[in-house]
Amino acid sequence: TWSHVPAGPPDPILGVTEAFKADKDPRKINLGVGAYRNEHGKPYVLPSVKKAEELINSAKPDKEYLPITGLPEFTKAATKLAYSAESIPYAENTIAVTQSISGTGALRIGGAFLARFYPHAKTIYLPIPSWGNHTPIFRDSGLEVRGYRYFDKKTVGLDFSGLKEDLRNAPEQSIVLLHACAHNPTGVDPTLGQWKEISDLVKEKKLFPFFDMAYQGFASGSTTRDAFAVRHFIKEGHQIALAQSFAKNMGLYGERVGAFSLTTSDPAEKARVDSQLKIVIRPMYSNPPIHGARIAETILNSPELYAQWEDEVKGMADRIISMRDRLYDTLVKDLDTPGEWGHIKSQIGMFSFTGLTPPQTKALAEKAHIYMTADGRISMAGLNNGNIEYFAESVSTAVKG
Ligand code: PLP
Ligand code: TYF
Repeated sequence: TWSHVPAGPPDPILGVTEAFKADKDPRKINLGVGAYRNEHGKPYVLPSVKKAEELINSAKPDKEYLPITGLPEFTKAATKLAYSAESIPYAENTIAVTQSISGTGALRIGGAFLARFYPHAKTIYLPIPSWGNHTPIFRDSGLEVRGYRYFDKKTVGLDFSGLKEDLRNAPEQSIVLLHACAHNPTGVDPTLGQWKEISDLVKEKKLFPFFDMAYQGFASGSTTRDAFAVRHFIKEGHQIALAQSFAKNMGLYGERVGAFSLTTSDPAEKARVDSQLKIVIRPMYSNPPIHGARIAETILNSPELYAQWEDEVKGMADRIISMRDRLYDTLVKDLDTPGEWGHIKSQIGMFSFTGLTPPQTKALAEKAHIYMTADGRISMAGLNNGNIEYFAESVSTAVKG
């Protein structure tokens, strides 16, 4: 029956972890997948998450099904975190929202809802490059995927004029996907001034902005600062779609905690959109898992745990920033590595686009047991004081050829 099914390619990011696991060298380093590691290279369960789990366990909750759109205390708190309590849509109760299977599920629900109900276009523009899963998510949702220029290889920075030109040339009312902060894979974000220009352009061209916020708090260490783009668009009167993930900022990866929201014109419209979100979700998975949403809700709705969590997010962001400084200093000052490495320090969030070429990344895997994606992206969180010297020396050797 299945003899005609061809073997598919592995996930380009998760496939790196497979190669890493198969390598027996004790010096091996996995800089592929974007998952935080502590200073000992180990996965990190946030102390605020452990405390929330203790509180939940001591209340001995049942395991009943959640509503289709998830735990209301969680979705309300998630929108407050993204939009702020002071924002007009939050204050006026016009945000339609559902819990989702982390950020991926939020993007998929959003794609499916837009494919069914967005009246103007079926085309979504993604930055070039973007997270590798964006294209299949939106294509499988029934949208047509196109790209807009984002990364400039020459400057290893934002191609802002290319971005503006491509958005200006997109048909009016197209959907445009924007990484809210900590762009994956490049680590390059627009400045606040550039965000304002993007907002103006999106307004002028009547584009529909779909924000993917997978790293709120992780970029700068401040959840408020990282929400600038989303909140600015809202202040400017845009209606937006928003995918949120709590995988990175709460370290809840495998718990699959996320939210999808849409701002609407009034509470009655919100209620109609909510009812259709349920109809999109029900045949996909009926209702979402409960445990992770309880953890996130407990943290977000307790002033004490919330303050502790914000400190812990900042701790993760700061450790990554310190690794950027140390990597730059080692590559440039200690090892005199040829090339311009300032982008290691200026890039933001979990990732750095190193500029290493595919032959160099291949050599690093084969000769130095260092694994990263073929595009030269490294997860900064995989570096620590124990492995950064070895990493920098290996990179320097690879670059010097
Ligand atoms: N969007 C971006 C840009 C990402 O980097 C990721 C990966 O973490 C996601 C969405 C979704 O991840 P998850 O489904 O684990 O929340
Ligand atoms: O880009 C990354 O590394 C993260 C994690 O199928 C990830 O976004 C990667 C691939 C994938 C799911 C999550």
